[in-house]
Amino acid sequence: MAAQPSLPGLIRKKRDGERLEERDIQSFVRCVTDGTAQQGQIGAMLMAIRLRGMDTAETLALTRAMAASGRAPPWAPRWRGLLADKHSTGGVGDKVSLALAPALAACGCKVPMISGRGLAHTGGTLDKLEAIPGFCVTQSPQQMLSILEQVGCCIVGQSEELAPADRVLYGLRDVTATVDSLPLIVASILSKKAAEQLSALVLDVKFGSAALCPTQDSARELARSLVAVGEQLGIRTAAVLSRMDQPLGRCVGNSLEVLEALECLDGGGPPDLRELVTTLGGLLLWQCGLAGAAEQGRERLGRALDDGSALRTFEAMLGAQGVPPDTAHRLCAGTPPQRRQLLGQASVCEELPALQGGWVQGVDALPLAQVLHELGAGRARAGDPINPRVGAELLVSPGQQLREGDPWLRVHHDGALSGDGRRTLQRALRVAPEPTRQRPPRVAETILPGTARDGC
Ligand code: IUR
Repeated sequence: MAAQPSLPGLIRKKRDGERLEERDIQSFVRCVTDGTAQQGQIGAMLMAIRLRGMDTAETLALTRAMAASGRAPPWAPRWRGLLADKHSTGGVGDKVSLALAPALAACGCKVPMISGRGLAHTGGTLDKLEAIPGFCVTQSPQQMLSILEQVGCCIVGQSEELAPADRVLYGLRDVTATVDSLPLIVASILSKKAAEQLSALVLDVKFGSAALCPTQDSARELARSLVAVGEQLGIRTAAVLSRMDQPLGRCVGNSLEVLEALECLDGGGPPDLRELVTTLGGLLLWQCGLAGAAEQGRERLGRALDDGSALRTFEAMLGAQGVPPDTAHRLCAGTPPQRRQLLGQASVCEELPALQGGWVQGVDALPLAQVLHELGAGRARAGDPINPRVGAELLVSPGQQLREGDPWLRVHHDGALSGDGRRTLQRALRVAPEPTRQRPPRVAETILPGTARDGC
């Protein structure tokens, strides 16, 4: 057998367009994890991968090596087949996880949901949950085990032990212009899911003006790679392509999104949010064998939202993750005003009037999120504080007729909305002189293993 190339030799190999063998990739990831690789070497390899690409076998080997860089969680063997999670590529107003995790648990899944924080204009599930007084996103593997045993779901941050190679690579991708490499995205997302030892995974790959993927075609390409590699890892994997030009639901901003997730858990809330929660959940129930088909799973998940079992599970999860039981109960059982009072409200709440009448076509998510970000809803750098009370409520829906002067957006903040910010928000409202045809549904396409093409 030929001698294992040195790290510069491996970088050269990829730089020159050769395939990396599994043991090459394992050797690279070992150097990343044990700290023997210099940052410049890791950056060079990332750039070589970004420019030369990786085939499915290389991507799979990278994913496996990254997944194996940490310690496996101590799940009970009897949960095999039932461990489910979802991943979203990030959007505006995306509070799906808050409703989906407890609804799945109420249907019999075990959901060790590992989530992230918001960066740039997209929100993070952990930030939303931290708007609830006492909620703790840091849980050890043993604590997760016990919460899964008692409640069935938890939503936590990535621990030190879970795929630590991804932490290093992800941090360097951010500063080496290699975030947008398809094999690196696939390996990053799936290494954490493989390390979680999931049975089933559903991916919400968003496309549109406020999404990682600008077009449905680019989202499909990413989704197909994720599904193909996920399946080869032994995880039953499916993906949904969902539109992200407009915010999901009516609320954007951490506290407001918790309130909207509670509406969904109460069997109500905006139809597009429920559509996405039940579609993703239906696929997972089917993949876990808890429903005969995705459509039956969707109906089953809808029942868990309607009969109170998902909401009770959410309350139990809050209690298990540090929220005082009385607060958790008042939040879940309270009226909307009681819930708002518990989460705290911003000092200013102002409504913007429509500058012209007409028929609402939509509200652009990206400018809305950017203005809220500047008002304190998001962070410029990892670790910056955020203001959970900053947010906005859409007061109009597509297709609705609006007169000049009618309020269309309620903005919650603790500072001052600048003239620029106000103008940006006003431009986000798209109004047409005539009624427009019905908007397409939020969920555009589902990618199942049979339809996923091999190749990254
Ligand atoms: N989320 C991840 O976990 N990894 C990535 O590379 C991206 C999003 I982009």
